Amino acid sequence: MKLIIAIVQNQDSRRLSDEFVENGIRATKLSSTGGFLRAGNTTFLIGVQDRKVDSVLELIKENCSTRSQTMMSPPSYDFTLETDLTYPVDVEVGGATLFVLPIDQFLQF
Ligand code: 2BA
Repeated sequence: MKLIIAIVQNQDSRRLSDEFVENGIRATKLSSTGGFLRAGNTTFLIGVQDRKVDSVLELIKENCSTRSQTMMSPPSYDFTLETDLTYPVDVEVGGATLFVLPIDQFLQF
């Protein structure tokens, strides 16, 4: 058995949960925050049999899009510069960031 940890954009999370339910894949959805953008994203914990890992990864790939997000650059603290204004920077986010971990034991009481 494997644990898939999938970090996806909030915009994709509803559709992905629906796909998991339709395909009989059990998952837990957590609200999370990206360390860089400090914006909300969604983390799924998905416990699956080894033989199903590839199909789950494919489902995630099909339902998560790469998007460009604009963030403000940090202000410059170089006082020799004329300006300390921030400026918008485009950052490409996602589709999905995935970790696949081996599971020692899966128990439900
Ligand atoms: P964030 O940390 O908010 O990062 C959002 C996007 O900003 C990243 O997209 C990447 O394009 C960019 N980025 C992140 N750190 C950067 C840095 N130090 N310098 C320049 N650009 C940077 P993704 O790579 O698609 O990541 C999307 C989200 O997935 C991340 O949100 C974070 O929540 C998670 N993530 C990505 N890599 C991870 C890792 N190695 N471990 C844990 N979580 C990760």
